[in-house]
Amino acid sequence: MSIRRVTALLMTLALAAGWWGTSALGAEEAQETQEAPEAAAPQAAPEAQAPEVMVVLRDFQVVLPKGTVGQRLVLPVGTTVRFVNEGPSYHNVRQSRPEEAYGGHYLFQSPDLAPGESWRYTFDQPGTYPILCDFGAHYLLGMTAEIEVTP
Ligand SMILES: [Cu+2]
Repeated sequence: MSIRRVTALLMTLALAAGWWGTSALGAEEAQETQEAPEAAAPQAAPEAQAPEVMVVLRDFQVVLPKGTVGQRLVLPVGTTVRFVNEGPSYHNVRQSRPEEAYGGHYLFQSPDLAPGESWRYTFDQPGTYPILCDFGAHYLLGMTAEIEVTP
């Protein structure tokens, strides 16, 4: 290998190293500028959101918020309900009547929720929504409720 070729090779390597150095630095800077708005967004979001009501799933009942009469929760349209599994076993939320559980008509169904997990649904249409937990047929043990959404 001639000296010229070695010099050319070294220059190429130096240029490549320089390019890598700059691009790595550039990537770090880009990450920093991206992180700032992302970190700020979740703090601002909850204030702008529609009202949220928490409904607890516990073995083996649907626990509605304090002040609710019977198993019937009345909410204004647009309310988001956060269903939280606070029991030690799996539960889910299926919008159907007990006689239509497993295969009948339903508007929504949550995934099966492990202990501690939660799932949200926004009621954007007025109406009467019977709900139940069909995981292990828990509705037969009383895991049912009715959500009335007013205009
Ligand atoms: Cu259940």
